[in-house]
Amino acid sequence: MTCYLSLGSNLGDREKHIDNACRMIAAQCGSVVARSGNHYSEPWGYRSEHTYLNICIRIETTLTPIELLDVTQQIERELGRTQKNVYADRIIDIDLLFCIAGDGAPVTCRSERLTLPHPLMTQRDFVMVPLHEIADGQTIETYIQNHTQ
Ligand code: PH2
Ligand code: MG
Ligand code: MG
Repeated sequence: MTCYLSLGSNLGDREKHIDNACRMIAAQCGSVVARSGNHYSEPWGYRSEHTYLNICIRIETTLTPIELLDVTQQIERELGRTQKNVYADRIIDIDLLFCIAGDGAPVTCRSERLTLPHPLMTQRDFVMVPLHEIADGQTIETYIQNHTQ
């Protein structure tokens, strides 16, 4: 399965946190086959003086989406994240954006813990700008039109 992830950090050594997260994802989830450049932006949706660093990555994994969520949440905790599920400053945030099975079929998920594709991704420049660096527009558009409500 191919999966696109968004990573963000706005506390401490942001570049180091993002690099560590990428290394841990490569070790525990599968291969990181593409990584966008670094993008810096103001916090979206809440007020803070701490600017974000965001990137997107594309991985190849044999994990299921829920297994991927479990492992990435564990990585967030190992990197020192304490806060959950509210807009607040954080050392690291790893979000699953959308996934494509080996045969090219989109993978959707509608559970309490995980919605794929990510329902807010298209509203967020800090996701879409780095995403466009690592996914061709056709892949994103086709996927989003068919699967985002
Ligand atoms: N993440 C949020 C809320 N706001 N703003 C930016 N610029 N980057 C983020 O990663 C971000 C945000 C919640 O996950
Ligand atoms: Mg997030
Ligand atoms: Mg998150």
